[in-house]
Amino acid sequence: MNVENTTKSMAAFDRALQLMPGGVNSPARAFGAVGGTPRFIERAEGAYLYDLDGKRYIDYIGSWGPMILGHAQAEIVAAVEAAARQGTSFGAPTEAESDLAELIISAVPSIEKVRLVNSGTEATMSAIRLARGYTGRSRVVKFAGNYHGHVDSLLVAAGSSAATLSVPNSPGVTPGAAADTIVLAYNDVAGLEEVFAAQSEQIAAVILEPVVGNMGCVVPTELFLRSLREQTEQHGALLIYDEVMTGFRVAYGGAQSLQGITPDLTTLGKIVGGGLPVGAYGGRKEVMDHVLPVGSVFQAGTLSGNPLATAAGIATLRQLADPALYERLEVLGARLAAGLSEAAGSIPHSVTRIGSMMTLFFNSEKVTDWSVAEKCDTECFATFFQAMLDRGIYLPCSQYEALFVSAAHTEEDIDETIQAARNAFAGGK
Ligand code: KE4
Repeated sequence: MNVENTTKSMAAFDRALQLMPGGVNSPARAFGAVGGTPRFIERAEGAYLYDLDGKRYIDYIGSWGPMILGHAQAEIVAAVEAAARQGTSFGAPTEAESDLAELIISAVPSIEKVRLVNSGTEATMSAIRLARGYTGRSRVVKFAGNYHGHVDSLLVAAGSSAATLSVPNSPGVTPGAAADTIVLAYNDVAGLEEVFAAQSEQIAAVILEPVVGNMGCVVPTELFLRSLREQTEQHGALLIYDEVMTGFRVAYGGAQSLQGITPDLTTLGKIVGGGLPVGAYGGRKEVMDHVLPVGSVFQAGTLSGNPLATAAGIATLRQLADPALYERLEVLGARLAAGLSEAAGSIPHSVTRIGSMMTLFFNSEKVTDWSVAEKCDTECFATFFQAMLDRGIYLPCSQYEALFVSAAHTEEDIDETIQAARNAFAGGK
């Protein structure tokens, strides 16, 4: 382990702190939960990040999900370069938008029509508005520890950086904005049934992460999923699968393809843009045709379906349409999960993994919802995070995030990571 030289990152951070709140453009990057200096990245390639001080890291953030094929992936770079030479934005329709829409629709059967936007937040915000416009109802059910972007009405008991920074109810979210949001515990079947029994006429939608990434990786029970689909179907509410993180991550068809659930609406982001800004929401034609200009539910965006972003998304999804890629991610993910758990040894911990997304929880109890997640030893996580960073391993900088393996990672990278974990836990070099 070489002594940490973060001189240039520290200088860059000092400069950034004068210019942007917390020196970052997203709080998740600020190292708020782990302390120390965020590493300023100069470049990235394959499975590796290189910081300003020339240090190489094996990357398990993957830009919080998008970089499933690794960084600076040749076909994606070439596609973006070629698109840029044709012009970067027109404010008029392009064939590339239809190409990306077709790839999404063919991958996710529950999506018959899709609208491209610029982020996961825009996707979930628009899906909620559509559900309310379609049903004529106001209430939305979400689950503690689930994060759906910084939508006012959903920033209550949010996961991800909100939970990490322990500000689940963000200042600035007005009582009016939050008044129609019902927050339940994830996997709480009884709670869900009670809410529908009492308020079914008012519930427009239920939104969830079908595999949670934002309180760390947490999986739903079969009973919970079945109840979600039955309750929403029975009472005329829409089931919204927020697959911004799981879409094209846990499977080409997303979590819904693994779970055998057909949601009414699906939100996407991250991977569908291949590292450029793309979000999307889609579902049954009959619902989607309520969106302007066919229907009257308003949603718009200057850069939606942007030529560079759609080029990156198309190049990404075309490569992901190879089942062998997900088989490889499964092998690498399983190897890493087993190795991290073995390295943790008798330290209270549990690991939850779906494919190439996983979390090492510093909590011996299996994490099934936020009430369990919040008992994790976040101090222990922070120490482990820094020890791994010192050893050239870049993990997500919060206990309440998932780590991601990419197709660019090798068995050697995984084994180096496991050895670093052994040394970190042992306090060795
Ligand atoms: P964006 O607006 O950040 O593109 O997407 C919001 C979003 C929506 N739904 C889910 C399930 C998500 O995970 C996200 C964003 N995820 C976080 C990380 N867990 C993004 C990282 C960040 O905020 O910087």
